[in-house]
Amino acid sequence: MKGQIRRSINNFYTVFSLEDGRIYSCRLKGKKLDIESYEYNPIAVGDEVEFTPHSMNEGLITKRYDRRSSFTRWNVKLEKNQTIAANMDQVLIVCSAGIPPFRPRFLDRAISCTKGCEIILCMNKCDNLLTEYEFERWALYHKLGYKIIAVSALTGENIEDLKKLLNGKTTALVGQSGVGKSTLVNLLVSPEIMQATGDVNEKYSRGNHTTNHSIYLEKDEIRLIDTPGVREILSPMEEPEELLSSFPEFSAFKCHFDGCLHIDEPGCKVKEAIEDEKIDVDRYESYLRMQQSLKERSPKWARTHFRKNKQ
Ligand SMILES: Nc1nc2c(ncn2[C@@H]2O[C@H](COP(=O)(O)OP(=O)(O)OP(=O)(O)O)[C@@H](O)[C@H]2O)c(=O)[nH]1
Ligand SMILES: [Mg+2]
Ligand SMILES: [Zn+2]
Repeated sequence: MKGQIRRSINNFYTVFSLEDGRIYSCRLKGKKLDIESYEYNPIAVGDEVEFTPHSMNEGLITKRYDRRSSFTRWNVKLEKNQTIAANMDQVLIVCSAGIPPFRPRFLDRAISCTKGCEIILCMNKCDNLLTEYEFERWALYHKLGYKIIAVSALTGENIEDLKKLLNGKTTALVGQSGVGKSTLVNLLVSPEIMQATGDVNEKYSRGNHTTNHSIYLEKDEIRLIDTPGVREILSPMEEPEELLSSFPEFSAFKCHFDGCLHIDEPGCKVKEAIEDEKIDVDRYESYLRMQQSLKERSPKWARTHFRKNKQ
């Protein structure tokens, strides 16, 4: 039977059958599926799988279908890419004004984790003020062509507009811990089982995360995947040139070399554009750090991964 993963906890998967509409509790057949070994936890919420029921509500997963889209980050500890959500139509990257404070470079990295779907940037807690610099850096995303929306889950400001953006789509909410993803989810789909939300000051001092696994929830035409917040996020392991798609403003400039990575190549027009203040210097700095972090990753891992891909 074909099914969709709605929740995963410690190798137990809640699977919605796309054939009989029932919910099955499933495990993987064998220890792992025949999927590339550099991927940690090869099944994410939103994944479509093939499974064999062995009772009215239990089954074994035998295969994962190819993903149409994903939100995938680099897991430093495990040295592997980790997919947080799959097959959504769009990702809502949530950040917040106030606590935790807006971190544009975190957002830049989250953009680079999004593959194959639309991106909406959401500033929650707009009942708090941004500093002038924060506001400018936020408004820049709009100038670069990203969809942005500022809301407050507390006062309800712009929540109706947010609902319009989410209607008819499957959306994964991602972002730093404490920005209010679960609070928004509760407001938007008010499910029977409410997602727990956490006190931000306590979280700050203790480094707690309230949501500890991804879950799919829906109401009417709004389908959401709530994901656990992270303190840090890194772009996934990939070829260095793939990062360029997260910096659309660079593509307006034609450098001397095709495939210029705009790091230290001669005749780089992007570097000139930064001198001329045509490109935001902080975005460029953010880009350089992301390239550096790709470079610093385990050479052993990079060798096996790239060899596999080139065969
Ligand atoms: N001032 C204000 N506080 C908010 C708003 N939305 C959420 N909060 C508060 O922010 C805190 C954290 O909210 P959560 O929804 O748990 O955050 P989260 O992003 O789901 O956190 P993780 O599950 O750890 O990733 C809670 O105390 C919320 O009440 C808002 O719009 N304004
Ligand atoms: Mg949460
Ligand atoms: Zn260049």
